[in-house]
Amino acid sequence: MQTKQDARIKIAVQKSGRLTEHSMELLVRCGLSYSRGKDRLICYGENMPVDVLLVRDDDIPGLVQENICDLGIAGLNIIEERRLELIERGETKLFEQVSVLDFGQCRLSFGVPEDMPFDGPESLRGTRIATTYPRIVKDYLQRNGIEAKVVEFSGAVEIAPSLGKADLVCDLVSSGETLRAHQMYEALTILESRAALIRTPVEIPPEKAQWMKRLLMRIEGVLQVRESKYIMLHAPRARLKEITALLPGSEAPTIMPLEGRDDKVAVHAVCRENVFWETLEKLKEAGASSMLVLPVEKMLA
Ligand code: PRT
Ligand code: ZN
Repeated sequence: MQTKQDARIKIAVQKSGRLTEHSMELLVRCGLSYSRGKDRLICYGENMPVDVLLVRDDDIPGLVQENICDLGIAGLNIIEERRLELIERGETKLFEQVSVLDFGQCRLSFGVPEDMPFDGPESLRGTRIATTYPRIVKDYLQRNGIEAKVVEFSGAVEIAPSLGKADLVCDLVSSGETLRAHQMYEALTILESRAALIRTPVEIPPEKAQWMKRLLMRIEGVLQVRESKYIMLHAPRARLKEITALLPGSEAPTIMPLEGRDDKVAVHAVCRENVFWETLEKLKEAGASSMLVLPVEKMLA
C-alpha cells in the first residue's frame, strides 16, 4: 500500500560543507520553503511535496543509487568515483546525471613537489600517487597506458609526500593555495568538477512524477536565469546586423525607433549567456551606445 510519505520527493544535499548553502539556495529559488526537523537531518518542504535529507556528500550517490532518495546534489568528483566503483562491482543500473550545476567548481589535479620536474603524463610512470579518488586516478592511468602505484588516503592527502608515503598527490584544487603551502605545484588536471544533480535509476512512481517534472523544470529555469541577462542599447541603423550578431546567445532582438533619430534604433534582447565587459567593449567599437545590462528575475519558455 502507498502511504502519503511515498508521494514526497526526497533530495539528498550535503549537510555541512562547501555545497550546502548553494544547494539550499537553488531549491529556495525553485520556490521551496521548508522547516527543519528536530534532528536537523531533514528539511520538510512546506509548500511542495519535497523533503531535503542532509547527509555527508560521500553518501549522496549511494542514497540515490539505492533509491532512498530520488535526487541528489554532489560534486562530479564524488559522483564519478562512485560511478566507477559501481561499475567495478558489476552494477548495471546506475544513478543518472540530470544536469551540471553552476557552483562547486574545482579541479582534480596532480600536485607535484616543487623539486620534481613534470613533463606530461609520462612523468607519472613508476611513481606513488596519494589520493582520495583512487578509481578516477587508476582509470586515468589505465587510459593513458601508465603504470604507477595509487595510494589511497581518506583525507589530508597533501601531507603524503612530506611523510614519505607518496611521490606526488592527486587532489582537488581551487585556488592552488593548499598545494603551494605544501611545496607542490599543480601539474595536470584530470577532471574539471562542479556540483551536479543526479536521479535514481528507478522509474519515478506516477504520484511523484508530476512534481518531479515541475521541480526539474524549475531547476533548469533557475540555472538559465542566472546565466541570462537583459540588454538594452542604442545602435546605428547602418551597423545593426553587426551589433545584433555580437549579442551572446540571443534570439530575435526587439528593434524600436528612437524619437527624433532616423540614424539610430533601440535594441532590446535577452542574452542566454552572461554579458562580459569584453562583449560590451566590442559592441561599443561597433557603434553601440547607452548600453544597459540587467539581471533576469524569472523566465519560462
Ligand atoms: O563532511 P562532508 O564529507 O560532507 O564534506 P567534505 O569535507 O568531504 O567536502 P567539502 O565540503 O570540503 O567539499 C564538498 C565538495 O565541494 C567537493 O566534493 C568538491 O566537489 C567541491 N569543492 C570545490 C571542493 C573544493 N572546491 C576544494 N577546494 N572540495 C574540496 N576542496 C579542498 C581540497 O580537497 C583541498 O584540500 O580544498 C583544498 C584545496 O583548495 P585550494 O583553494 O587551496 O586549492
Ligand atoms: Zn566528503
